[in-house]
Amino acid sequence: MTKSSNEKMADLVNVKAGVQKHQIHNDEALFALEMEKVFGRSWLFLTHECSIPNAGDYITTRMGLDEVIVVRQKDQSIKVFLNVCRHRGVRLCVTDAGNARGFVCNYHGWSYGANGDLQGVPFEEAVYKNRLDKCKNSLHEIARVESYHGFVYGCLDPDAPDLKDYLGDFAWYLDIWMEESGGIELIGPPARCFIHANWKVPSENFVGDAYHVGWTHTSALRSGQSVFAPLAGNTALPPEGAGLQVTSKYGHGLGVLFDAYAGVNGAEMIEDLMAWGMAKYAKLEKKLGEKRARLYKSHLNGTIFPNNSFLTGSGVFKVWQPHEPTKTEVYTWAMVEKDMPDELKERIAKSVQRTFGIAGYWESEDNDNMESESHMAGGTIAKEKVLNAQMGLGGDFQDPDYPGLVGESAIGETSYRGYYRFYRDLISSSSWEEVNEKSENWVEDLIGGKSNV
Ligand code: UNU
Ligand code: FES
Ligand code: FE
Repeated sequence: MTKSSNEKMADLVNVKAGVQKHQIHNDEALFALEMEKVFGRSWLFLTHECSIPNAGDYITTRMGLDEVIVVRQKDQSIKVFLNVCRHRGVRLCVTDAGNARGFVCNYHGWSYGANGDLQGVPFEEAVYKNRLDKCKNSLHEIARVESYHGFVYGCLDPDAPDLKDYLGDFAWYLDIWMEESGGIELIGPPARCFIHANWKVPSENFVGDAYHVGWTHTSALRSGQSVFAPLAGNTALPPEGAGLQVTSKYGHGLGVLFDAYAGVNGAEMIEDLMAWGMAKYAKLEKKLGEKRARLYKSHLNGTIFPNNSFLTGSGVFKVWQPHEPTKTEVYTWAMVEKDMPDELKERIAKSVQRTFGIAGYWESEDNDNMESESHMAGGTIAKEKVLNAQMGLGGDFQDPDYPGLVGESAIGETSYRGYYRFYRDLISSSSWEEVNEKSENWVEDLIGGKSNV
């Protein structure tokens, strides 16, 4: 990539002004570049350890446009392979999940062990005359695999920072629900469906859009009677101190709605969930203090850059898998706390599908907007215009009690700006080294904003 084209990429996002070119949500060339520079370099969610507990357990998933097999090994480590046969390139494993000693290709019958070694080649001696070097035809292994409190991520770039460093300041917030809660399980397999939207549109919504909740979700709020019900129809603003926004160096961000542990769950869930959450909170308060423990009993909406979103309390865990500029495959898991009784876990799993599953009454209200915004970005005139993420611009600050950069209200666009600031550095750089140079002054970049630039 030449310098001038890197600069052109950087122009898609104006950090000082808090705007992005609408084109970013519907553009073939940019999408191709993202697959290389965003999905080729970031840590991508693969699976949870609890989905593949035993040797030979596997799942198949995607890393950008590449399909991979994630397999538990005999020594309990996890390996990730391209799901592509080394002979003529057919998809090797055609099932979503299972347990196997190995994988046999559908085309000519080459077979591989769970460790990726090419083991069997039909009529090997007769047809290859012992000239096939099987050692050179193992499955292609993905460079990096790491687990964070049981959540397994992979990265295609050998030069990327370690997962812990990639999460950076954001890990402090993840630790509360992923670790201090006693641990999380995901209930799989994930529900899957396609939406006609760009992968960044739901990612940015979850990273920090509390603004749309009272308006877009009026119907869900009125019918579901969740703890958010008073927001319905934008008749009430969350009061001062009701929430917080956070962004971080590598684009991860979240929004907090304090003390709203039961989240989007309907009225039938609230009493039991709140009782559960408050009992655990009492213990965590002793251990962590009020300020930190409070985040456990609060509702967090967030995105781990680039495409892995969550709603704690609501129990929603998502991956937005890119296929085409305006075609995204949505994976939805229910997440539950490990020590919850089975009966409560089952009720949460069903509630997650009712609210944010394929036909969930929250999810489908969002999808109209996601698809519309992505579609409009294809307009010849419209794509040259900019999207506005200026809410709270100039008011972001560092807080001794909260890592990262903070926006001090429930509703704002602090984490949109942080997400696209890092996105800009990724798509306009030729290596992680260059990304890190550009991102070094990320706080100054973000707090120096003015909406009249
Ligand atoms: O971003 C969201 N989807 C969300 C945020 C949902 C509920 C509350 C806050
Ligand atoms: Fe937000 Fe129109 S009011 S997209
Ligand atoms: Fe929504």
